[in-house]
Amino acid sequence: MKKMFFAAALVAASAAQAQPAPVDIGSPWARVVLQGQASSAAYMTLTAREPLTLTGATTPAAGIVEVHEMWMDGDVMKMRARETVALPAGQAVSFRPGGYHFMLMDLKAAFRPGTVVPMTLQFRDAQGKAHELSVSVPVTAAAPMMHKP
Ligand SMILES: [Cu+2]
Repeated sequence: MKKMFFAAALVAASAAQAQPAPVDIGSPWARVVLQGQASSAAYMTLTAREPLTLTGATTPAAGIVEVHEMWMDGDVMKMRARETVALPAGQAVSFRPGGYHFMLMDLKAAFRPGTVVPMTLQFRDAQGKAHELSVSVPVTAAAPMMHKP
């Protein structure tokens, strides 16, 4: 039932995608979440082919998606929400545990290994024009740094 939900949502997201944003996505994955846990995170590498600004993301699998940044301040791991992330042309920007990540909150289902979370990333180009890109994000059991939203 939950797998059906993800599959149907993925098709809908792909069909709505007319002009993909000029950005290459590498190694997307989302952290496995057990029933009862309220949040997960999605990671990937974004390489824009022209200067872009990441302005947000959505997924039917979560009620809230935020772009977060983590960093070490001395011995203390800190995290904050980012409105936007600049993506310079040709430069890979990594979303990975301990750095940038998509924070997925208000989850609609457990994130089980082997399922796929469809995400739609939102961008703005240098002319201010909006772009979107659909990304299929596999759920895996890798264990990135844990943190609470
Ligand atoms: Cu976060």
